[in-house]
Amino acid sequence: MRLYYSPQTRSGRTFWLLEEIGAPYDTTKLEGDSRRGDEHRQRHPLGRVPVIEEEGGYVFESGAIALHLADLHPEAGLIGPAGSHQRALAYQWAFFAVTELEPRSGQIRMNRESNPEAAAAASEQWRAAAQAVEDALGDGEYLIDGSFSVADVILGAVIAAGKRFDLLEGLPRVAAYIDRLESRPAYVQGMEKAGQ
Ligand SMILES: N[C@@H](CCC(=O)N[C@@H](CS)C(=O)NCC(=O)O)C(=O)O
Repeated sequence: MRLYYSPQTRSGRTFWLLEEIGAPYDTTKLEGDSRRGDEHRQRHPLGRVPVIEEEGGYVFESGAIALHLADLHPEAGLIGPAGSHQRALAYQWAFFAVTELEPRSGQIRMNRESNPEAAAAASEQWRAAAQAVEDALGDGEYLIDGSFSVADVILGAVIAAGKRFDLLEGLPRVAAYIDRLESRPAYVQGMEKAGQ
């Protein structure tokens, strides 16, 4: 298993998960224009990171990579069996993270200087989605049955933007959830290895 990554990118979430799993992996750091070269475009058609390389070939999209890594390491106990309700919830929160939360964060980042109204509208939408997470957490520590899972890596990495953008007022469970995730040793180690 090899991870192609660049510092300060979504690669951090893949490092985090790999550290949670604890199996060995190799890395290749891509800096500057090397992502846009022909060599990397064979790994990812748009020249993005993260990408993993395994025996069968390359896989891109950080959410897909995370679900696949959880499948490859059932001993880590990060995903329910195929067809189980726990697995359906992992898919649910993974897609929720990348469709309901992450695009809003991108809009906030893009517009907050140049178009405050658009940023405010995106912030409202982000907070409505985060409220769903607040409600789902209830008194539990993690999203699915209160136990740490791959869904927490995917959604946790995305919802943490709420802290940077100061959107967590009135969302105490989400705020505590982000702190809980960010104090996990694998998170700390993963981010260090990712260079972020
Ligand atoms: N949806 C993709 C997004 C990947 C992505 O946009 N990666 C950025 C870094 S966070 C990238 O490689 N950008 C380089 C570029 O566009 O040149 C995922 O989650 O993996």
